[in-house]
Amino acid sequence: MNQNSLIKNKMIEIFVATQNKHKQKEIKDILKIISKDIKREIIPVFPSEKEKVPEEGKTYFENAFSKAIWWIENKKVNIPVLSEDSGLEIFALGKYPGVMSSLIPHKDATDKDRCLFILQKMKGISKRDARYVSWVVLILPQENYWIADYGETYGIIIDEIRGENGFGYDPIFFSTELQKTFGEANQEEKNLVSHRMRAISKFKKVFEKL
Ligand code: ITT
Repeated sequence: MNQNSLIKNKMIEIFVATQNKHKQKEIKDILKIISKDIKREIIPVFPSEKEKVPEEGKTYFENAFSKAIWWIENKKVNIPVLSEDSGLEIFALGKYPGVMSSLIPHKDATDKDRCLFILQKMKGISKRDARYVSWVVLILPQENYWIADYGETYGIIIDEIRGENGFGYDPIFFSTELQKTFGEANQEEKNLVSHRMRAISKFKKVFEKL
């Protein structure tokens, strides 16, 4: 085995700074797909305990950045840290709920409560276009380096809850590309077109060089 193949086979551990179990599962699957593409195994490490990480930014980027930095500063994480902040944007509602997506109608609401709340808000509105946006930040603490990028995916808000897969607003988000709701799509289908997959994929070249 020559030097190059040794480097190619090296595993990379990445700390994934999300405490949302659904996002963890999606990101794990996405990193598996990217690992295959770049022929290196990316191993996600998730937070082992629930922590109160402040999320007070006005933008997805600010939130993603502050979530990543929090683990480096407070928990001394010393491997690459990947964090993500995302949201649903409904154009007829002025891109609401956007960065507030995990807080409406209040922070302890269930996913179902949030979907019903949006359906109620959308009653009588015929223009129902929406998109999901994901901003991802990767910080390399040892190199004093960071990079950020985003992904998006478009759809419409239907007028009922449809499907039991996914999380959050997935059962009311009808994907234009999949022609079904993310709640009806399986994980593999959602990953083909998701905002999260699109954002994280933009780091392929950086992952390759880690
Ligand atoms: P972390 O901060 O720990 O990562 P979180 O759930 O609080 O977890 P966000 O602050 O990024 O994450 O909130 C994003 C919210 O937007 C999420 O809780 C959902 O309500 C919604 N959302 C984002 N991406 C989604 C997706 O792929 N499917 C369904 N809902 C999504």
